[in-house]
Amino acid sequence: MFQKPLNLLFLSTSVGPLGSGLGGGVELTLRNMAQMMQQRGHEVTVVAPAGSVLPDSSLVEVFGDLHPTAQNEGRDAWIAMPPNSVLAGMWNYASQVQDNYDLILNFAYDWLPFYLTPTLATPVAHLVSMGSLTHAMDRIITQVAEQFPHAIAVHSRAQAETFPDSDRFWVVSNGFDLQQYNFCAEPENTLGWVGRLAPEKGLEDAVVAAQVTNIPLKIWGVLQDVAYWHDICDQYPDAPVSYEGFLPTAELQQALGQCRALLMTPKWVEAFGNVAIEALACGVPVIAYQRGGPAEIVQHGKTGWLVEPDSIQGLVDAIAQLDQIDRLTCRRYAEAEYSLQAMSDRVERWFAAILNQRMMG
Ligand code: HBI
Repeated sequence: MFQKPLNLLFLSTSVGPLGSGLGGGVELTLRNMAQMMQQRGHEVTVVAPAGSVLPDSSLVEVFGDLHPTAQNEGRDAWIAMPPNSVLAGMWNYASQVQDNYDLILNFAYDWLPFYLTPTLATPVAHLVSMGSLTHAMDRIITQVAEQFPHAIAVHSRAQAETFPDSDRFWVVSNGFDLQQYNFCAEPENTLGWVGRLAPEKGLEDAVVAAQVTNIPLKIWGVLQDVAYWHDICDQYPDAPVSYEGFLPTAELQQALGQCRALLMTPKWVEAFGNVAIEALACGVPVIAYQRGGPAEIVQHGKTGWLVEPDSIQGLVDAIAQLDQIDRLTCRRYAEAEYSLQAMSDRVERWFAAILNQRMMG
């Protein structure tokens, strides 16, 4: 695929150090991508906010102010940069060392890395972690996609379609180290919900479904919006739900595997839905609103059920049909589509397209 191993520079998200959970799915994706590229013989160096933790990779920590999450900006938001932006620091470093690298891969959903792309000699690729959120980001992403045809990749076709002009985006799906996930054949009588506790994730719907079916619901994830969680608790005081905290992958997969199903109730177009793969890898069927990335992951009636978006009754009906889903089929499907190997093939093809494009000028 390549004449020689690549020297790759990964630039992380600006909203939190790696390992804090604040970076959401990007943290897992970055860690997995670093691992898979190293397994393929490439060199990976990761630049991330100070306080980051990343085993088995060379890490450059940069001090500075974290960025506000893009989810809370309105569509017409102006580009906001904190006074001592950690992202500016990270890209200042990247521009200084760029000659040592064949490719720079950006994981931040922020304006600056896209704006800087034409100013760097080393090719810059962007793995966009969310769907369209603001005009400013749509505009700068479109500009980069026009000037550098292969530069942009997303996780799902649904995510790509939220952007105004996405036919040149690469869809790389995602990949996980499935050896870290243990298949569980005999679950407890519990349902699972995993994600940042925030309004766009629609936790309240899963809570109501647990109340209606009277099946306990276990919740894992970063408690990002405390007021939102307290509102749910006040509104459904008798629902059989428990918040189990934010667990690192090893503990999460152990607990999640015990569930009869994972409920995915996104109110926004979930770019992908890493947790859906983590559940399938443990043999846990996924019941998901037919919206965004999860709708491309769940095979209706085979690895779970796709439900009419925002339909609590739909969730309840799907839960009643869980016994029709074979848990081993869920694990096998994750192995076929979402292993590190499957993802590495997709990512190497993406990188080759960028580097060939660059060589041909
Ligand atoms: N917001 N400004 C900004 N930059 C990011 O990189 C970013 C974000 N919000 C969420 C996020 N990244 C990650 O949690 C994604 O995995 C969703």
